[in-house]
Amino acid sequence: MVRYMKAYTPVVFYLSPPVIYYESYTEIWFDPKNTLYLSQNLKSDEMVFVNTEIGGSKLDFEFLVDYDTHFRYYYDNKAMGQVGEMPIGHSSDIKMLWEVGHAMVSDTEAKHCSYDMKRCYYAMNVPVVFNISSHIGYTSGGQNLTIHGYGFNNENVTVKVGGVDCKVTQYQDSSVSCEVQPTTVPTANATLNQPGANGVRRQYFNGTDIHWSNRDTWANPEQSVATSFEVPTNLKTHSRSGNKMYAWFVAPETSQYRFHMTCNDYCDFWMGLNTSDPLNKTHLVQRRGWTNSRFHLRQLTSDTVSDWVNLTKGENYYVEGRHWDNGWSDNFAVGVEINKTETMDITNHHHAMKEIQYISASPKDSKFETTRITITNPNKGGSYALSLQNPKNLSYSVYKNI
Ligand SMILES: [Ca+2]
Repeated sequence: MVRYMKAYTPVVFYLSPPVIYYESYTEIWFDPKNTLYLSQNLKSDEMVFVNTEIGGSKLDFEFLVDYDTHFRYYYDNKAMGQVGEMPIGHSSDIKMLWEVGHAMVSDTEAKHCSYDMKRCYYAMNVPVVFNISSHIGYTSGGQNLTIHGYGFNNENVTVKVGGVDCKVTQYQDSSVSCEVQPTTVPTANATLNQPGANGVRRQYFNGTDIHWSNRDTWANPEQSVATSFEVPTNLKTHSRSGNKMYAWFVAPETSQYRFHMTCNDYCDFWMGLNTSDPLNKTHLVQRRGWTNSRFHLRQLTSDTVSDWVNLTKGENYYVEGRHWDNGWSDNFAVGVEINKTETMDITNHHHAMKEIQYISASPKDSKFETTRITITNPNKGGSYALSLQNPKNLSYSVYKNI
């Protein structure tokens, strides 16, 4: 008998954010279980796990994780890594390799699906624009524009400048060039804070003077574009931190929606429900007190979930979040839930709260702790010795004469 033990099967919970791009950072959340016992006395160039691959491309943990990075047994750990070159798309899988083999990936948390279940993914790699060759053009057109970034080596790549097609002349992974076409209307001055902008505009505040009482005047944020409404945890170098997030939510169907929010320590979430006056925001959820990361999956109270709101398909709804951390741990995440309608059955939605309440098991998802080995050719005497040894620690072994 060989015992395959859950205690030595690490589990990957999810990537955060799951939408990634070349050179972006993402956190892998995992529980090493007892496997940590097998990874003692590491050399200086080793990590406690062997590597993590997304879509076959290794995350780069250099300067972020090394041999003495502390992880805990039976605990939600995280490791931040940088994304390398990998194919664009949503078919990337997550593989975290340990000395004992690959970790199990928890579908329940790691898999994301569109509300209609037509597209599911564990990690989605999107193209990224780092810079463009010119920010000034002419209505007469004819200008050559080169966009630098990653992920453009695709015959379907298209470029628009001010809403007008820019004729693609050359493309490769790291750049795409196009010829700007004439336009009668000069392009509006674009800021990220408008419908159509991608991602979530994030301002991160990290300092000793980040107090709740002066939350409206926090200054000098690090600004970035986030790919989900969730922030990395516990990165601050000062005693307190905060986040302000700005985005547009596009309702995929006309239905009721509610928003789940958790944080450590305080947070707020607003939405512009009046599409004719989108920046006139309504306070949907307010939390004063800390919870663990993503705690909204484990409780439904008025300070973790909003009332249902009616939203119209295709409309842009302004959303804004604010988070304040008063020391020690920090986290902040907002998620959305869509309600079933008469014309739309979403009870099978992967992340619907209705589904999560069911417990199911299928042979595919089962992990057996016991496996039987059949010896078909025992030696002549009719007996043999079976010895199993832990390659990482020779003092752990099983020996049996049978
Ligand atoms: Ca805190």
